[in-house]
Amino acid sequence: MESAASGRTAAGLFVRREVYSLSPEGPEIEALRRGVAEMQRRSLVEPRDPTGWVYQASIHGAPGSENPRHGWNSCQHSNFFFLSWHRMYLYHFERILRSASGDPSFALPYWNYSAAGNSAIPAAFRAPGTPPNPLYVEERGQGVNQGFLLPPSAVTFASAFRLTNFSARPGTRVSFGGGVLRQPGQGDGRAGELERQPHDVIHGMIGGQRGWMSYVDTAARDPIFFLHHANIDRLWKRWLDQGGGRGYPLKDEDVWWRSSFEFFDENGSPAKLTGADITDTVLQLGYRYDDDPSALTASRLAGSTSAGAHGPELIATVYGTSSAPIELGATPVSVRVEMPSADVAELGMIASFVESPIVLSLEDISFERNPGVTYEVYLNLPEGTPPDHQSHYYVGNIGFFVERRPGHLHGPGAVDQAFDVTGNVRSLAERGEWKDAPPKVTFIMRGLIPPGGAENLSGAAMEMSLPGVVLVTIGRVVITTE
Ligand SMILES: [Cu+2]
Repeated sequence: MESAASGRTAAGLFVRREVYSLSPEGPEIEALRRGVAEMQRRSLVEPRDPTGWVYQASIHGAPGSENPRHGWNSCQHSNFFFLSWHRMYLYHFERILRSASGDPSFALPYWNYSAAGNSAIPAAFRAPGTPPNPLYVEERGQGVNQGFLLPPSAVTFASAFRLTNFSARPGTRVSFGGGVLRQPGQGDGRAGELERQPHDVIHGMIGGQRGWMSYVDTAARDPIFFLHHANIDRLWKRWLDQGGGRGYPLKDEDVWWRSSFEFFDENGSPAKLTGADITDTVLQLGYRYDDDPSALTASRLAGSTSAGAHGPELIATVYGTSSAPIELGATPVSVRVEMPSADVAELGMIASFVESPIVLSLEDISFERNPGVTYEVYLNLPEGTPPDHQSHYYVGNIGFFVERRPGHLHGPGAVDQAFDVTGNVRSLAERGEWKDAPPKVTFIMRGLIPPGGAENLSGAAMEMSLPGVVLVTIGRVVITTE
């Protein structure tokens, strides 16, 4: 039994609820406001207090000019610690926030932007308010605080959910959870698919070109960060529910299980967790999501989610590459991935009959500043056919969540992005749309959509997405098998 206004069950479990199911004036959002305000107050009174707002945000990332304190800049991105590190971070943040809110039953809400009607930032976060609303942040993309909608392709997680391998082994690029590392933090830029989309895409669109959410070193200063990440954490659980071999990293990926990360508890005392401490949110961390399956279903599913099966380590075979850098702006751009017709035919056969993934990679992605939009990527989209993210031509979205370092921007997830296109090639081959011409890749810009406004190619031809302006350059497009 749960009491209506409480985030805690009779069994003592904290329940993270969907923010749209909570009233903007209700007790849960009021507790959230009180907690954030109290943490912000602590930051002003004592910047060294690890339970203060800025200190906590800085554990994720801190702008380079400030003197880093203990534990700052420790977030894990573009590798297979991404999901576990952020689960640990949120767990400790939630304990601090609960204590600061004064409500012992408080649980962090999550924002499920993928559900119908949920694609604007929640109302409680939009208005500056008097007295000031602690959930409101001015530093967001243009239109975000007016309730503009995320475009439908930005909120999909289907591509991540199709994958069954948690980790990308050496020599492979595509996985749900990210590339295997020997040590935390020594990344080679292989983000997992859930990190790439929707995670990165949402960051870049909420932050826009200059807002906090677009950049690793400021993202966690925006309170919406924590509701976004609670949703990513929830999607990790929902992915496991799909069964079919989905699981945690393998036992021989021991570094994932035993690497220890340090945070702070609600008293400001250091607290450490490892991967082995956080795989069961209910038994180990004392929380669940409001859409977790019942215990019975969960135990049935657990039987089917043994560690993900991996094939032998494979070396990628390069089939083709585009010939010149590609410049992306507001207008659609198409490029051919050059390869002999025999290779095109072979890829069609591989997609239909062989179980080795076909991967489309965008390499050397660069830009002067976060473009604040997303790009949909299509394969063999016929001339004159309207781009539809639910069609078999749709590959995925490019997201932009980047680090600001003195003088330049770089990853995570922004330098190279890899998409599993096996299903696209198979569908195209079945329909006779994959013959011997070199594959064509098309990029379509999407911005935020004004409420009630028509979805158009440049939903927000806002910020500076004027015709002729180059927002992003892609070094090359490569098709490989792995
Ligand atoms: Cu994030």
